[in-house]
Amino acid sequence: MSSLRTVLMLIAGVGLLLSVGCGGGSSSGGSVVVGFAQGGSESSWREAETKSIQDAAKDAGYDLRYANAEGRPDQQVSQVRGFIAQGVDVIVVAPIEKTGWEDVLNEAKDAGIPVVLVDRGIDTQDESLYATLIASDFVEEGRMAAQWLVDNKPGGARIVELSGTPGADPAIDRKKGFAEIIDEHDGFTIVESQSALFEQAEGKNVMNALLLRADLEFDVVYAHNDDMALGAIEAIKGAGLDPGEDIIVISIDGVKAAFESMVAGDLSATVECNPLLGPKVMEVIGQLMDDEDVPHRIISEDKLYEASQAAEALPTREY
Ligand code: GYE
Repeated sequence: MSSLRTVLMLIAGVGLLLSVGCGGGSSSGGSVVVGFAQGGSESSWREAETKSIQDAAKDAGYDLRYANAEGRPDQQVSQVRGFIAQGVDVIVVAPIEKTGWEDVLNEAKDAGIPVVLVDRGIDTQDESLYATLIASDFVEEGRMAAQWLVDNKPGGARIVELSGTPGADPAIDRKKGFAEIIDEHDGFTIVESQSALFEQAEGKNVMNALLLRADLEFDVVYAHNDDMALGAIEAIKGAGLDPGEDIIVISIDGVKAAFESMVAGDLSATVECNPLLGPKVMEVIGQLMDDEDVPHRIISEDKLYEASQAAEALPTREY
């Protein structure tokens, strides 16, 4: 064997070792390139999720390319298409809506790029279009919120529901789980349901309008996330009413501001939905890059907190 050939083989061998040692070995041989298609910045939950994924990618030594569709589903599909065109190693998507994904995910599949869904699921007949979905069980979250209500207001309630973004997985399933439990109990009715887009300002606007309606009487607000609940609380106070007394407010997410609101006696309960998905996402990407099997569904554990537990829990809340 000529010495030149030996040297070339050595160089190739070292290159291979380096790429394997570099967190899973991307197809390009350099660091793993991850395209992250975030859906928006509507809530403090989503801000925490974005930061968690960015920080965890940095810790893993991955090259993260970030796009944010700011609530526009068409834009999000184009951004995923952009990542396919760039030939990234893996695409992470937090889908705004459940529908509209088949075409672009088939394009990713044809290009051999695995897709990891985070925090929201999609509607598809073809489960092979994505490697895994890392998210909470939103039906269960809705059930937990309703169960707290029937346990704590046994006499029944007239409920206003502030729902999330229409067509979004958590908006659909949090409604479903909540309705399932209250339907089993007499005296609990949803007297009005309106979307406030998971946004605090919109939660306040919608609640202001509902409080002015002479035909509507209610004593509970169930919001699909904390931000809308906090907006509703502002409106309730603005109308001279006492949240927690005149109107009970419950929600989902468990962000720090919700704990502060519980300590202040305004919000009555929240179901924690953990947005700190970054480390799990990076672990899964490592496994995919190493051609290991990953479970098709990874469920985050959720837990309900009520106002009486808030003061003790607040100092250790991470988001
Ligand atoms: O609960 C809400 C949001 O998809 C689980 O989206 C997420 C939800 C979260 O903006 O605050």
